Amino acid sequence: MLRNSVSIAALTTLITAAAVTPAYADGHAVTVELSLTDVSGIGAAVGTVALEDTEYGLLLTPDLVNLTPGAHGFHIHTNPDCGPAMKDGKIVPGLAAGGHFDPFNTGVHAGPYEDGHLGDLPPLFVDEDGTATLPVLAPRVEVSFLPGRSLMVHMHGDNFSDEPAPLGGGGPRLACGVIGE
Ligand SMILES: [Cu+2]
Repeated sequence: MLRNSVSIAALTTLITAAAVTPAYADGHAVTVELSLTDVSGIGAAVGTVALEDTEYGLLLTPDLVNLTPGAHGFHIHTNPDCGPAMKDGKIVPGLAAGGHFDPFNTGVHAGPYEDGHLGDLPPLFVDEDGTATLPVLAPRVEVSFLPGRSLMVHMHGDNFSDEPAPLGGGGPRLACGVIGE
């Protein structure tokens, strides 16, 4: 009887510890500071997005202001640079960040739940007052993949397809932040 009681107590302790610290998530977290993109460099600061590993994937928790209301394409881009770059003779805000993070060279924009770009995230939702606080989850991504990349918010939404518009139809780059260690 005594032996059974001790075993149950030990088991309870083990289960509790496992629930608090999943073995497959290292608990790593980083905070990214975002700014509006600008033709002349980096624009005004608009807040932060916290990235953390959870047992369900990467949780991205925004605390952003001064954005346009509605759904916005939200992606990890390849380069740690949110500045402008030249394309077809024009200066394009945020273009220095390069394309969507695609370490397996799929060349396909398929959203967060298919095997396309690893950097495809669920859209960011901005409230009527221009703030974004609703977290999103990217199940294929973990924090350790991300230092040296950038986090991008596009002007328009994202249909997780290259049709009818490429890269989900997000269009121009609205806000961006470089992901540090
Ligand atoms: Cu993008």
